[in-house]
Amino acid sequence: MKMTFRWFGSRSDSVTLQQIRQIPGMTGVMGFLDYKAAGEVWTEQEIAAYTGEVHAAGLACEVIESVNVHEDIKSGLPSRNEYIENYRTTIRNLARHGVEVIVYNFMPVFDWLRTDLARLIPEDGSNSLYFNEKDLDGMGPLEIVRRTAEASRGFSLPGWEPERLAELEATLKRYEGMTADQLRQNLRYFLEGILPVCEEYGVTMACHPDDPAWPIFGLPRIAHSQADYEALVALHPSPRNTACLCTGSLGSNPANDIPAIIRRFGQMGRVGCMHIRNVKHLGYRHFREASHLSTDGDLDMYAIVKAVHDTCPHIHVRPDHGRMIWDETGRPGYGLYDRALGATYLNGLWEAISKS
Ligand SMILES: [Mn+2]
Repeated sequence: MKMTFRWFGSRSDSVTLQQIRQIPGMTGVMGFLDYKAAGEVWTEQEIAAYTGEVHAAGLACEVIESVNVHEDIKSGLPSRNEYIENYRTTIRNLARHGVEVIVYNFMPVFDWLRTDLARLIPEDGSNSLYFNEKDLDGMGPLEIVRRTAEASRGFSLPGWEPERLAELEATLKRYEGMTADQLRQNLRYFLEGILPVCEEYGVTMACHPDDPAWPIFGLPRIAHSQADYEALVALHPSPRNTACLCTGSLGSNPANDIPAIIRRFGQMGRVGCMHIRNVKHLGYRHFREASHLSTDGDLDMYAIVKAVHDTCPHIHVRPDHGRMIWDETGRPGYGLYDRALGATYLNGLWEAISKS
C-alpha cells in the first residue's frame, strides 16, 4: 500500500508539499492540473512543471486524478473522436513523466454533490461535508445553481458557475432519455479508444465511483455499486481497465459492502487505486463525512485495509476528504490536519495487519 495525498498544485492548494512530506509514511501525491478544461491535451511542459515540483520535494507522482472526460464523449456525440484523440495524447504525455495510474469518472454533467460544505459536528465543533437529499426540495440542477449564486445555501455543483447556466441547460438536454446502458456503451467506446495506448505505455485507468452513490437529477449513472463495476470491467478485458474504489463515495449507500467489493475486484486485479475515508449515515440518502476512525462513522476501516492487504496490497491509496479541525481553513474536505491523521491511522492499521 503506497500512501499518497491529493495535491492541487502550488497555485491552488492551501497545503504545501513540504507539509505533505512531513506526514509519516507519505510516499507521494495524487496529482491534478486544476486549470485544465475537460478535453484539453495536458502538455509535456505542463506535466513536467507539476511533477518537477513534486519530485523536488522528495515525493513521487505516480497517480494523476481527474483527467476529466469531455461531455461529448459521455453523451456520445460525433465530436467525441477528437476528444478521445486528445485523451490518448495526454496518456502518452503523462506516461513519459512517470505516471502509472489515471483516475477519471464518467458521471454526466456533474461531479460530486453536497448540500452543505461545512456542516457543524455538534459533538466536537469540527465540520465536514454533508448531504441530505431532502434539502434538494425537488429542485433541479438549474435551480440549485441559481440558489448557489444567491449564496443562501451551501450547495456545490463543481464546475458549474452561475454564468454558465445556459450551457448547463443545453448539456442537460443531451442526456434526456439516456439510459444507464446507453451511457455504458459510450464508456465502452471511450475505453476502446484509449486502452490500446494504456497497454502500450503501461498506464492504468481507474474509474472513480459516482458520489453520492445513486443517480441524481434523473441523469444516468453507472459507477455506484458492485453490479456497476462488474459491468464496467466486463466492457473491456484489459487489466488496465480498473476501478478507483472510493470508500466514502460507495459507502454513502449503506447497501454497498465495501470490503466485499474490494476483495472481489482486488482478486480480479481490477483495483487501480483507492481513496479511503469514512462516512456517517444519518438517514435515507442523508449522510455526513466523518474522521477516518472506524468508530466515528459507519465503515469498518480495519476490514477495508485488511481487504486491500489480502487482495491488492501494491496499490496507491490516499486518505480522502477530512473534516476541518483545529481552526484550519481551506478547500472543503482538503485541509491538512484531518487527512494527515487519516493517513497515520491507515498506516497504523496496515502495520498491525502486516505483523499479525
Ligand atoms: Mn474519492
